[in-house]
Amino acid sequence: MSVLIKNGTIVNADQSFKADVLCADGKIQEIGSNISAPSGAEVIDAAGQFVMPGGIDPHTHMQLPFMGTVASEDFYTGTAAGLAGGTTMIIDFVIPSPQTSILEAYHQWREWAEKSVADYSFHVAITWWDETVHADMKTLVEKYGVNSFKHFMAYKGAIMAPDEILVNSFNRALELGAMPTVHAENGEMVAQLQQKIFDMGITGPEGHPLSRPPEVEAEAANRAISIANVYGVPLYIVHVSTKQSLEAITRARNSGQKVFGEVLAGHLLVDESVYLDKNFESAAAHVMSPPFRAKEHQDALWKGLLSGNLQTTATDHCCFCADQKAAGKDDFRITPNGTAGIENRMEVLWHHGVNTGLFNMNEFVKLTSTNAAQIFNIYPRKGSISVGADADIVVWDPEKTKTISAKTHHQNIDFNIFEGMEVKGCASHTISAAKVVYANGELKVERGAGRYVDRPPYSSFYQGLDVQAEKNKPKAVKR
Ligand code: URQ
Ligand code: ZN
Ligand code: ZN
Repeated sequence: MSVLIKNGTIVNADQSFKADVLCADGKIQEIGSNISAPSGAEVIDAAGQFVMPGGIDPHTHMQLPFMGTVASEDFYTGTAAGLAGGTTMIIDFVIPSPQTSILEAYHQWREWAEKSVADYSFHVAITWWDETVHADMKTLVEKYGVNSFKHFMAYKGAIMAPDEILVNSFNRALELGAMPTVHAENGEMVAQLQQKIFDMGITGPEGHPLSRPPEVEAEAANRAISIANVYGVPLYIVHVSTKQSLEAITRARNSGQKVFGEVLAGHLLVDESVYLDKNFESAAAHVMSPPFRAKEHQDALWKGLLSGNLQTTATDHCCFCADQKAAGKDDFRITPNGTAGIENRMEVLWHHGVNTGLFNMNEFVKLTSTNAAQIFNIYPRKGSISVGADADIVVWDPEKTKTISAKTHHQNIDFNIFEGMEVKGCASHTISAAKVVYANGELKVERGAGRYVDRPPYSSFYQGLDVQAEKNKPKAVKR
């Protein structure tokens, strides 16, 4: 079975050009003019539309067990919702409980993800440390295609990684050619601020952002950047939400340090006023960490994307329905943290980024697909429309309009942080592994069709970093 996309304009990160695309056997087989359709081929007329690499969402949490419950979106419904919005691959997170085998956790998440309908990979969180973790990280890199390790600097008493773990794990990542990533919030400050605010009698969702002011993120971002700098390790900071963290990343990058930043579609477009909503369900639905911020931070984050100091966009898709969020009715500290976004990331970025002229289509492709593929070492298999690449493609109709709503989205959650937002420019067709899986509003997915994507270690990426690490080594003091 093959798919022929005719009369479209191909948009890659580096260039745009008119050409047909022939897909078969999971791959892009041919790119050229007037390609004739093989017998039985499914033909898509993409006249007036853009043929782009399928989106990569490098930050999701499908069916995550967290804060006493389990995220309502699983790998089947979540990857399907992604396809409906043009996202053809996710990088999710294995999050082992402390003192449990990180290898066993990896295999558990692999089992959960088998029902995916689109391709997936995993960052593995390092939530504790001993020699077995040190050894298992090597197994994960060399045997299971993991090239990134996550560190939650928040969530004290649960999965928080204190400095000792950061230093040990960052160094191990460097040895293995893997990328350390961080959730940058100072967990100790959060814990004490939560207690203080709760004791003041502020128990509703409005207490959540008060316990996580921008400085709590900025301190952790600066600390992670400094640790990475001393050891000459690259660093990827997830869900950068404040101008202060962006400034820290910009300083580091200007000094030649390899630091990458990710921004969530939600943090670009939703502000902290949501927590003042008198309707508990609405305010609680927005409880996620880091919290949505004041508009000045949003402006800075958009500029971060434009300046190239933030490289990827994601969603942190971690769904909890109203009945789950209700756990925090009288105590914001126990409201399950997380919001959705996988279905809307690309359309809200197109509408507010490309339609406004902030960035062009090629930059849109970089920010929604190619940069993530390059940073996590799966380019050009992913993130490009090129012969031999995986045939993960979104056909984008710039004239198609929609009003985003929980009433019509495919996400398995009863709330949408972009509720009522009107966008122009959406996916008309999504192709995954050379099969049409979404066409004009209809999902045509196959449970389990998604594949696990191995991500090789950064041998090339690390060239030169060992020199940097050598340079950074403490110098013997000349007597
Ligand atoms: O912190 C994360 O990234 C996970 C636990 C999802 N929840 C959230 O509030 N961001
Ligand atoms: Zn996080
Ligand atoms: Zn997350």
